[in-house]
Amino acid sequence: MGADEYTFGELSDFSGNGIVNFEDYSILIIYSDGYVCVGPDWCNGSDYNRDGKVDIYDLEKFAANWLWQASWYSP
Ligand SMILES: [Ca+2]
Repeated sequence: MGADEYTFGELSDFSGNGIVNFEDYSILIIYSDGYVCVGPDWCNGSDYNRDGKVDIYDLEKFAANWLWQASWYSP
């Protein structure tokens, strides 16, 4: 696992609860519905490639981090 993957894992935890799950997915879906993303927030980070919209390319990065857990996370 490279440093980039670690970073994406942490960035994919939009809700900040320590795990990448449906809670974060629901946030990404809200922004994918025609939302215009601008910096520095970039739609709560769900616009990974910062092209101003949340689409399939951002979903691909999100999916790669599905169920990522922070070191401090406990179910
Ligand atoms: Ca994007």
